[in-house]
Amino acid sequence: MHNANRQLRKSYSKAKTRKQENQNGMCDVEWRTFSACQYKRLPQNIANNKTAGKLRIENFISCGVRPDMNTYDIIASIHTGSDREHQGPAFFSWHRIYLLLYEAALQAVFGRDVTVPYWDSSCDQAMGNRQNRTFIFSNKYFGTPFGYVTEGFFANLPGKRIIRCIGAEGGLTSKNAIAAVLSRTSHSQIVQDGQRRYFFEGYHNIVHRWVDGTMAAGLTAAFDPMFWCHHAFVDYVWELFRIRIRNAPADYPLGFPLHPPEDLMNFRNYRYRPNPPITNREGYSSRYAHLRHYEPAPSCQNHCSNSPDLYCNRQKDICISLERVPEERYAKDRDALCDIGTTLGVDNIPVGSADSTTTMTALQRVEQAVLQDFPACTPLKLFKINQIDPNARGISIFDV
Ligand SMILES: [Cu+2]
Repeated sequence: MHNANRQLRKSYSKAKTRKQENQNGMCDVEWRTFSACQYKRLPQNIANNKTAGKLRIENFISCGVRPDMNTYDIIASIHTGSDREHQGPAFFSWHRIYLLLYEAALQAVFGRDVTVPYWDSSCDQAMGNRQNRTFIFSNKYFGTPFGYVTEGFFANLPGKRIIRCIGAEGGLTSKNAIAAVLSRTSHSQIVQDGQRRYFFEGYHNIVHRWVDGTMAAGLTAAFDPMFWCHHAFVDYVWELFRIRIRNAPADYPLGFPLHPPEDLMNFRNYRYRPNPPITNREGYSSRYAHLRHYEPAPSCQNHCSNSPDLYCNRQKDICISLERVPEERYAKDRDALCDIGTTLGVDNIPVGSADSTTTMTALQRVEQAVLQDFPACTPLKLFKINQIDPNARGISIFDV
């Protein structure tokens, strides 16, 4: 813990030296390397927090957003799974801005030194056939791995119920996959569906499917708060890549009809836009990258960042997650719990590999349920300007 604190101080001072340039005060770390003091700063029930209700601003209420929707739900429902923010180069920049939007909301309520820790799933991937037992799905971190999330940090969140069913499909991100992506020299090489080995968005997709349940579909994924930890890691790895190739945003890949470089990013069915507007290509620039700072992922070289829940496997030269202790009852009963078949409080979302017609119908129902919360209306401000220091986060003021 002493070392972790020292590391934290280090990251603070690093952030401080860059503060003038970046207006930022906090470093993002792998969750398992949190110090006790960082734990206090992580708002554990963001979706439940009464203060967060302050962000459910009058604009929204006058616009017919259901009163039981809290700020978290509203932000989560922005992630529609549209192909204008997925399946192409804007995936990286759109999700970076989206992550910053969420972070801005957290910081407006909890203060500027709150940040989203990232989840490096390669530490769990390295567990091989024991991945389902990873300690990251224990009370200390993500909580319940199978069924409704009733334990852990995000237990029993109000509103849309979240569900998981880890390990049946998809896969976690291996160190080799990350190394393969980072071995490329241009963004165009890591955004091609056809080049599986280097297709970073694809590696990201299968993590969503590995968690399953709420996380499995774009429409619902962001309702599970672990979404942000997964995407913070995507953002971290992308940043390693972006820095390495040096010539972003000029390197923004062309030839994706739905992801033209000069298109303005849109949020929530294209009604909300950051103000000032950001193009897909501009999202690749350092201006936005500098709004987040990452501590290096745990490695044997940094003693797994002194995490008590990781150990270094010297043979493989990789940090590996410990297993959940046997007493944690949700480690068992997988089959019973995974057969619930509902998620989000909306009827009958099949979990796992239901046939695709059923899945589509169910997803359309979710879409309808989400959309009815957002009737067409006059332009909105997503946040009150004076609730967020405009200098702290460049994109924290969302506007149409
Ligand atoms: Cu994702």
